[in-house]
Amino acid sequence: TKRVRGVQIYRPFVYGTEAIPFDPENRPKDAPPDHTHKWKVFVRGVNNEDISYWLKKVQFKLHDTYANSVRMIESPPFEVEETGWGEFEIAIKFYFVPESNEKPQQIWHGLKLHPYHGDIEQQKRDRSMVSSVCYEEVLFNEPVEAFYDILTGG
Ligand code: SLL
Repeated sequence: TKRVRGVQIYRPFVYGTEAIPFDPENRPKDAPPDHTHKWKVFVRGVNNEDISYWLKKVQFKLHDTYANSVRMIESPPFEVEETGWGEFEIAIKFYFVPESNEKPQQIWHGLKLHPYHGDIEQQKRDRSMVSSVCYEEVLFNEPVEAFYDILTGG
């Protein structure tokens, strides 16, 4: 577990949510009657690049109104699809590959169901997708040698 001194390695990723209102003529049969939207929260590589060489698994902590609100996703695609009626903050916890010796890191992201601009009624009629997506980089400061080799393809 020797660390490579003086080295910082960044790895980019993309995370966020996408939501779309139900088609009133064709609601998902399993959705509770108060639900209005289908949504997804995800973590992925830029341009869908494979990030599983450094990211082992991802835990998504949903609002407590959800059954089994803690969802652990053990392999790509790192995403959870759900239905619901309300917006809330999702805790997204990154677990790195065991060789990394890195502690998990958590970020937060707000699930967006409604557009920032424009007419919500119009959006319901159009059933347009609302997405809230961010770019971020994880910093590995002085990675252990085994992880350094994985990160740099050595
Ligand atoms: C709000 N603070 O009041 C937020 C909470 C909770 C969203 C939103 C469905 C959960 C279920 C759901 O959409 N919860 O399956 O019952 O707006």
